[in-house]
Amino acid sequence: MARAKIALIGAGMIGGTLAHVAAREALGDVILFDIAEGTPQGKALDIAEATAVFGSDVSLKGANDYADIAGADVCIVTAGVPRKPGMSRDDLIGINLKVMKAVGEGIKAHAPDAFVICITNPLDAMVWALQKFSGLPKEKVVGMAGVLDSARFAYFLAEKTGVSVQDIHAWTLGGHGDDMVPMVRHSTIGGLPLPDAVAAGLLSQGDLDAIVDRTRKGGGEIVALLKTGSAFYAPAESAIAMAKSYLLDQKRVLPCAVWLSGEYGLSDLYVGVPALLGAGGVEKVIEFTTNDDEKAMFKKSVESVQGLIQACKDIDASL
Ligand code: TXD
Repeated sequence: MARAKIALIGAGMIGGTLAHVAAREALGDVILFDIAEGTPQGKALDIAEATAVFGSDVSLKGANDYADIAGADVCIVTAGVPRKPGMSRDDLIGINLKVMKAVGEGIKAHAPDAFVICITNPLDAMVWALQKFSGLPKEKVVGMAGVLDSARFAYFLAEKTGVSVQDIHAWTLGGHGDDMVPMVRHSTIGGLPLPDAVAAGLLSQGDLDAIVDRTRKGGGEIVALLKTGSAFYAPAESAIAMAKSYLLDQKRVLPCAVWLSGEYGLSDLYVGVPALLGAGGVEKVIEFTTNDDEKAMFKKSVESVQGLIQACKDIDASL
């Protein structure tokens, strides 16, 4: 059987890491695409040379032409520019919206059957725009943020309690912003929902509140440490988990930005909720029960996403 073809649109920090992880896991042949000439070719060659060390038969190729992504099974999009000092969020939206237009048209022309994972920020608006510009079925276009935010939440809980990350299941829903919604009642340590874990003395309420706050600001914490650029290892791993669930039909339930049509009382937008990913793409949206506090936090987060989408519509009247 032919190997899967994975197209990585954007060969920057996350794109390069995605290529490395995909090759190490022998997930498929990799095309690393970027508008910058030389970067995707250089990274692809570097990782291809590494395959002789870790022993993987996948091929890696750098590209500047969308024709090279032809027939891709999965496209993971990181193309765009990050926010620089002095730039407003609207400036970033305007630039990355144009990038999503080019990428969406490229995918539509050359890889219309792909499962598409968007990573570019502002995530919830960019995945919405990418689906519009590509015209691909909504269940085949998703955004990556929740797996990353939930991984941060789980890691902080593991670090504080000394329990293995493998026995912690943490969930964050909503948009990928500081008003994301860490789902305290639905997250568990060794099977205990977090309020029960507090009652059992695994951590204090104060520790839990601090971890929720740190999770919300997790992206900024890394940016402040790195000084140039943002997180890339954990974001790449997160997108690979999603790609794997699709390619191997694992049917994992992962928090992803997905198109909602009535679930959670919302329609016509992308926002982070638990979704079952399998060979059909998004096969099911899982609806958590929410109490009044969670509903209020979710509503606030959704309003931020709606604001970003409106900004996209204002910038590009064709949307
Ligand atoms: O959880 C999440 N969704 C995120 C999102 C977590 C971390 C970072 N997140 C966002 O991912 C971040 O704000 C950026 O918007 C993307 C990609 O982050 P990365 O760190 O990989 O950015 P780089 O290193 O700047 O890489 C972007 C590449 C760079 O090589 C550019 O030359 C290329 O994108 N680029 C393009 N490629 C193709 N086509 C076009 N038009 C284009 N424009 C720029």
